[in-house]
Amino acid sequence: MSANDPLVAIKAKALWMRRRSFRMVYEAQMGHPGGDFSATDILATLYFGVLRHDPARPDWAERDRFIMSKGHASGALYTALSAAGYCPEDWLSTYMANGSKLNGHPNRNYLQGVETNTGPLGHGMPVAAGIAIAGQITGAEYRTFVLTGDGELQEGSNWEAAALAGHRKLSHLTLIVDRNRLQQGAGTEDTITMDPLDDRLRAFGWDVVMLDGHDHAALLAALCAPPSTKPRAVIANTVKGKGVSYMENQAKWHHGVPNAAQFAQAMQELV
Ligand SMILES: Cc1ncc(C[n+]2csc(CCOP(=O)(O)OP(=O)(O)O)c2C)c(N)n1
Ligand SMILES: [Mg+2]
Repeated sequence: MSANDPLVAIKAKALWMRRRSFRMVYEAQMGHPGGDFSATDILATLYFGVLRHDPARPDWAERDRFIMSKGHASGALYTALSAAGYCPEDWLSTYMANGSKLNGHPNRNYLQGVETNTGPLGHGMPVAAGIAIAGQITGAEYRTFVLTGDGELQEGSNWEAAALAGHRKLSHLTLIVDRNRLQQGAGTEDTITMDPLDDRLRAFGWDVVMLDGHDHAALLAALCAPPSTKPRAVIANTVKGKGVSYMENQAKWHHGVPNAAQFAQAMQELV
C-alpha cells in the first residue's frame, strides 16, 4: 500500500469520522452512534474513493448523488461531509444545538451536500430511484448511491422502489444495505425476517454483491465497478457499534450516549 493509495486516505478518514462523530454524540448527549459506526467505513469509502463530486459546486449537474436514507446516522454523514469540504469542522460542535444547521436528521436546506432530507425511514430508495430514472431519460452519466439500514428495509416503500428499479433496469443506481442485523432495540431477524435478502433483491431484477462492510478494499471494488445492465445492490455485512468494544452488536447502543468514562475508553480504543 503506497502513501497515495486511496485505501490509506479512506482508513484515516474513517478513524477520524468515528472519533469526531462520537464526540458529537457525547457533547450533545443525543444521537445514534451504533448506526454511525456500522456505516462509517461505507461513507468514508464513498466520499474518499468513489463519488465524483465537488464541494465547491454542490449543484454540479453531473455529480454522483448519494442519499443517506438511514438519516438517523447523521453523525457519520456530517463528519464525512465536513471532511470532504462541505462545511467547516466547527459546525460539528453545534450538533443538535438550538439553531444548528446540523439537525438530528439531515436537512438539505441547511447543509450543502445533503441531496434530500431523510430521517423517516423508507424514503431514500424511492427518491434515489427517481433521480436514477431522470438520469436514464436524459442519458446522464452520473451514478446514484443510496444507503439504507437493514431494519429500514421492512418499510414497504423500499420494495416498490426496488421493483421499479429492476423493471426499468436502472443500471446507474446502487443500493447499499448496512446489514448490521440490528434495528432499534432488537435483531432484524427477530422482528421481520430479511433473509435471504440477496435472493429477494435478485428476484426484483437486481445484481447483488455481498461483502464485509468494514473492508475498504472490497467496498471500493464493488462501488467503483462499472454499471452493468441492472441496478446493483451491495449488501454490506457490518457490526453495529463497530470499533468500540462495549458497543459492538449491542442493541442499546442504537441511540445510547456515553458517559465521561465510556467516552474516554472509546477514544483509547479508536486509534
Ligand atoms: C418511518 C420511521 N419509523 C420509525 C423510525 C424510528 N427509527 C429510527 S432508526 C430505527 C431503526 C432502524 O434500524 P436500521 O434501519 O437497521 O438502522 P441501523 O441499524 O443501521 O441504525 C427506527 C425504528 C423512523 N425514523 N422512521
Ligand atoms: Mg440495522
